[in-house]
Amino acid sequence: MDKEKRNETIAGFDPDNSVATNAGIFGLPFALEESEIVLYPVPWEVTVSYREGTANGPYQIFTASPQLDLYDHHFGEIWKKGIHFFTAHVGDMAKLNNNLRPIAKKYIESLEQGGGAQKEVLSHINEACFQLKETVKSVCTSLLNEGHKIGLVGGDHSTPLGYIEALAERHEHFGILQIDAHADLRDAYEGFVYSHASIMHNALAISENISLTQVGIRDYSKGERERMENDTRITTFFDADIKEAAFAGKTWSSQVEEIIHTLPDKVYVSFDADGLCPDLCSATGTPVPGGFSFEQAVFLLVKLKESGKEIIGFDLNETGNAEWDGTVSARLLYKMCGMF
Ligand SMILES: [Mn+2]
Repeated sequence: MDKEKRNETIAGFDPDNSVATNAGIFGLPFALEESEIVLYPVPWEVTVSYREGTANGPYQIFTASPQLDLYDHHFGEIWKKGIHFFTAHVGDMAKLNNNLRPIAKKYIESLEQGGGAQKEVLSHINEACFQLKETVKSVCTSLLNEGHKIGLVGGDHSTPLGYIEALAERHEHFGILQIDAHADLRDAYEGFVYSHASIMHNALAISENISLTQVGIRDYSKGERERMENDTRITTFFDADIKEAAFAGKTWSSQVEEIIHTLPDKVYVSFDADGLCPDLCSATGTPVPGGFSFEQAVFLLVKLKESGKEIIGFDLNETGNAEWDGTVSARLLYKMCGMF
């Protein structure tokens, strides 16, 4: 990384003044090689089950991002780390997504109408999703090798798997903090091995040394519930339990302490926008009533940072294709950059 060049860029940039026309994310002028933090968009939603649009999440976030004030209430001058939106592969991924999505959609519709699984279509989609995972893994591996820290920006929740694999090659033990309405513990969904609904099942399969702390979960299957109860690597803080404890007088602060206590020294944060209450993510793929206020979620992230645990990476996924969803996620994303 070119720190000297970054310092020059910082010296020539006024964070309180208007944005240059060719500016990057958050209106920042940093090139890849100057940036400690790389935000890596993966516009992918081939196997989504309910509503489309999250492939445009990165676009909505990027478009909304310059309206932020760069001085952060909790983390100060985050921007000085250098933040770059890395779009080198975005065109190819978006193209492949747009080609495959109608095929997957037709397949899902035929399943829903009681048709049998068309094995050829299914294996074609699974192969493409595998290839996407491999691309994400190799891109993330090179970025990590160059000394960058990565925030992956989905796309649906399947997108970070290759990134988590790349991290698992560098860190023997780590915990995933998953903020999400859904458990995402299915062993394939609708036949799709790399479904958004299987991301945590797939992440835990990478290594026995990865643990999972789930927060805000409020929509899950019987099989997922059994997995949560039987797998000692998983700790789940259900949305209903969190809220009921709060109604009975337990503070969010003490609950956050318990959540952080379940995490090992190294933490990866996987933030599904639908973990927030739906008025903050109404265009997301699978919205569910309940969830966190923005301040509750930020409080958790800030306390995690203050705990001294090492944040090894993060993703923010399932942002819907709408201006407001982009605005909320852009602010969350900047805050998450502050965790590094
Ligand atoms: Mn999810």
